[in-house]
Amino acid sequence: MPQVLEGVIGPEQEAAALDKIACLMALERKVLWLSTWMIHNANHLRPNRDGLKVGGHQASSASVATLMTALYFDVLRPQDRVAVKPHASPVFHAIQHLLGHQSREKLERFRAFGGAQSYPSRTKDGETVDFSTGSVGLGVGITLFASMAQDYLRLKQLAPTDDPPGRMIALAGDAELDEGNIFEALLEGWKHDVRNLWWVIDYNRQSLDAVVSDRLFGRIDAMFEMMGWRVVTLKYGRLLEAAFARPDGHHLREWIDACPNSLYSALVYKGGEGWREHLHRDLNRYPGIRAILDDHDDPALQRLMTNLAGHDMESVLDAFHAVSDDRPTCFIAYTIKGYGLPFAGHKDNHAGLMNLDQMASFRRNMGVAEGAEWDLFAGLDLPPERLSAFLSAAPLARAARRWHEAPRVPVPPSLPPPRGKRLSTQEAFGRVLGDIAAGDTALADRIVTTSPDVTVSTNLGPWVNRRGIFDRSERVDTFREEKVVSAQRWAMSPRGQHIELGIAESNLFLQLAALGLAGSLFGTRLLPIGTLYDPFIKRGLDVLNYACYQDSRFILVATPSGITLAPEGGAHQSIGEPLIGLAQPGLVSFEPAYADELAILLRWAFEEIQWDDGQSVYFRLSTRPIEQPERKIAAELEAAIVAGAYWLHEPEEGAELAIVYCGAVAPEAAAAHRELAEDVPAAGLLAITSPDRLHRDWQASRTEGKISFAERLLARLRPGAALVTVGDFHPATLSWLGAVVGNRIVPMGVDRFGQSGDIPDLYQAYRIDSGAILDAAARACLLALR
Ligand SMILES: Cc1ncc(C[n+]2csc(CCOP(=O)(O)OP(=O)(O)O)c2C)c(N)n1
Ligand SMILES: [Mg+2]
Repeated sequence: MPQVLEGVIGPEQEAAALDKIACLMALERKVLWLSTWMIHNANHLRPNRDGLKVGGHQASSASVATLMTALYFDVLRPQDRVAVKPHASPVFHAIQHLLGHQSREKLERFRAFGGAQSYPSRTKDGETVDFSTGSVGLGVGITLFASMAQDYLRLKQLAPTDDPPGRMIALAGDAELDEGNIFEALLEGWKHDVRNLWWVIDYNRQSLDAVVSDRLFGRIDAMFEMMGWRVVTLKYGRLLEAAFARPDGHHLREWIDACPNSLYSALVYKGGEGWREHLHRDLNRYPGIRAILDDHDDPALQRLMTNLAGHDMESVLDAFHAVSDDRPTCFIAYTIKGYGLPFAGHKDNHAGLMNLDQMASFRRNMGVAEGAEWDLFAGLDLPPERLSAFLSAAPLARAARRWHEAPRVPVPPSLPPPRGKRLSTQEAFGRVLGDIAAGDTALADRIVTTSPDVTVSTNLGPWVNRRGIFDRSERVDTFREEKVVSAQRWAMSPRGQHIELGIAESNLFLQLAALGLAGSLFGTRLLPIGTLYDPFIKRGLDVLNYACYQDSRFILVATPSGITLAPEGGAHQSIGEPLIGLAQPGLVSFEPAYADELAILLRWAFEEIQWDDGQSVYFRLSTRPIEQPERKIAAELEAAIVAGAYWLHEPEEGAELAIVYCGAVAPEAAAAHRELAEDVPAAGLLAITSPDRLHRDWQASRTEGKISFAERLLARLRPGAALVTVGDFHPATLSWLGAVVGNRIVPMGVDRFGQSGDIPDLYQAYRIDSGAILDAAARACLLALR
């Protein structure tokens, strides 16, 4: 019976508690069986057409079978949200199958196209998955930021507060703690006084390659405690604890405590005989130890010595149920990688798969008859009706839906473009957002901004000044209180709508990922906007990819960008990011040149991130003020700006040349186009607002048999006409345009960086100034004539 209940419950409740444990232990066996069988089936029994290994992680799955059984069938409440370590996916699928949320067919197709996914995936496995995982460390990290998102909504009464808050839970592999993003997240979480967070560490002391270093648990302990977490260590199970309580038993405890991880793992693999040999050699002088050895045959000794708390259902339940407050808690659960399988403890077991003979004998041990491998309750020593009743009573089985449907936030039909003769897109962004902040609209209330210490320098200031900084508690702006003059008003409160992060781009993307899932996770949509410097997208790139992979929705504003950043720092100039924008699934990118374009696109983005089949949106902006066109934008032009391009100067029908530009180089392109007018009066000037949208449309048109937008635009030119493309980015961003209808192309752009200087010097040095564009145009015309 769980320790917490001893002495406080009556005989009936005691019987119920014992029944629960019996059911959970039976189901734990089934979870282990189904997860290993699913992998075996995929690798050995399904036809293999390409000779590739299918894989799956039997050892990593076995390691968490007890922990996950306890959580999913007993501990979790519907509002809790879980990130499962990626390679425990088979355990996760087995559990969902037992809960009736995952079909047998999907399990049979584990790792096949359309089957249960290798790593739990929100977009492919669907509603059972709270957070996708795969890139180790990120699933752990997102739970922390999801907890902040939950607080953000609850403290503003944007989400119902009748139920207690959900616990954001990560089931982490111990080697995941080597990932830097974990440490970055921990520190940020401490700053924000994060709550309702559980990280359950599957401390099997093995990674992919090796056995992890000894005494690591001490470091883990200290690290979490330093960040204000409670640390609960689940080390030894009931059998071992009982042995320790016998005469001389403390010597056994000391022996195991001192046993190096690698020796312990090796002995787990060797089994009873190995333990006996070592214990005999080291502890034979103690009569109590001799008695323990005599009382256990080899299988019993193996059972005893591997009885770690992470595999002991009662210990696990005790630990989970003992936590009733909202303090973040780290459970260090000692486990054995491959527990219960023939390669338990072997250092090479990460990708290990049982062979046919091993599986046959494992099946027999599990009491599963041949042909009954998929049966839910085969081989268990409790009646199926009892187990089935137990499962249907689990809180997660009863919960209707796991994902919420959150209503869309209305977006006004237009956002007024900021006025001004000369503006940069970054300034325009700050002003559009500042105007939204000043209004009393649903849109304004649901926008949440966040930035890794570049709030001011990315022009979020006007927004923050009006909408305040989010904090769990009220904090005054000391500079303001002390009447020190500053343009920034930084009062913090639960009402604030900006989450200020330390300089860690990984945290920015995890925070955006979590905020962008708020609708589904907590029932209320947020419209997150994150800002950072464009080159530092690469610092968090895998995390951005992670956010997009699980279809989280947010707006990313990257500014400044390119060499146009000029004197402010060669080291911060970005080149390849538009190619990321082009290639990243789930993210559509724009690089407008003018403020009116930005206002249109930002409005479109607020809609786009809310459509079921929408995407996140990335804006690459600039600090370069440029002269603004005086124009009224009609609906057709607006649609073209959103679609990615429009003729700023329409070419004459059949023209032989066009200059194609994108972003901050607009003045150079226009100047070159003006000068060209004498020699090639028919030439056009094509403004690109999104290489990405154009490219996708072109790709899609080929499969859908339509004429692409790019092709329609270029159709005004004579066949084979020349294009000079130019942008403050890698020339490959636009060079594909030459393939749309077969234009001759001279792609201009930047493929090196790192010089400080002013724009005239840098544009000349990197050859994106108007002189270089004219040279290219001349070359292009020659090419086209050939
Ligand atoms: C970012 C990233 N790097 C590398 C990998 C490959 N990989 C998958 S599992 C793993 C080791 C995991 O060890 P641990 O977290 O201790 O889990 P265990 O298998 O022991 O349960 C590695 C390196 C990955 N999935 N993600
Ligand atoms: Mg491990």
